[in-house]
Amino acid sequence: MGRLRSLLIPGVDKNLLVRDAAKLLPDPARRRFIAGGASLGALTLLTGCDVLDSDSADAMLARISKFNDAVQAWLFNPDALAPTYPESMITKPFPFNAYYDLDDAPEIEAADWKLEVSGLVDNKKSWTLPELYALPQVSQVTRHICVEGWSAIGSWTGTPLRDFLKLIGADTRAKYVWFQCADKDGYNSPLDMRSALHPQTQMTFKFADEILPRAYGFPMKIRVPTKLGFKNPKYVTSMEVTNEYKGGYWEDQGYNSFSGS
Ligand SMILES: Nc1nc2c(c(=O)[nH]1)N[C@H]1C(S)=C(S)[C@@H](COP(=O)(O)O)O[C@H]1N2
Ligand SMILES: [Mo]
Repeated sequence: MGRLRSLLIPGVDKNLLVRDAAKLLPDPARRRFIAGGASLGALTLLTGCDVLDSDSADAMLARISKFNDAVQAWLFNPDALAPTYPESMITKPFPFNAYYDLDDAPEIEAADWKLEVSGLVDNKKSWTLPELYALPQVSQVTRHICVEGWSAIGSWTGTPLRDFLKLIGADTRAKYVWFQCADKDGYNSPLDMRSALHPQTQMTFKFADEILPRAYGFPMKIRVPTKLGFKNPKYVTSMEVTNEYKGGYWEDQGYNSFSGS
């Protein structure tokens, strides 16, 4: 581990770190990691360790060097559950992130907002916020991992997306659920159906037991703890069930659309 440890000195080339970590990964994990964009965030997702912190970067490398076939079977199983954490581990303050500053985040009036539903669904009715708030909700304390390499643990509450898809009579044989958001210059993201039906994928209405603040996507975000942060759209205004790959804000700029386990 001596050589690897030396790569973790702050200021070291992150691309080099990612490349060396990739070398440590056994196949097929390595191929999957490279195909998935080989980012610091993907490493964090694979190992549960925050690579930007040198202590946990060590732990991450140690964990990778112990990967074996059994671990891999778990890692690349799209139905595997994301780890959950005790409330004491919640990151405070939780970071805000978008492609603009917080001042420019969408300011949505609850009364004016509706969730549009379209595509391969039986019931295309739009949903108001009170209607959505009336659905059964569950909470999760999970780790949000950004492709840029940072991660943070948060608490999100809302309705499992799979319950909502059932309620609206979605054709769950369709390939994607495609989300559009209220951001001024647009933000959208496709989610593969298997991940949309994952038990932890959530239509999120609350953060830390409070109505979702503007920073984190008021009035609704889609929380996908098995995916990197950019696959967690905030300020969602519409969802479309479709077989067509319609691209996404970061996906169109070269980030791998799967980006998760
Ligand atoms: N609508 C919208 N959703 C978005 C983004 C965005 O810019 N606009 N950024 C994504 C990225 S890259 C990250 S890391 C998370 C940040 O979520 P947070 O502000 O709750 O930490 O939101 C994701 N969802
Ligand atoms: Mo991100």
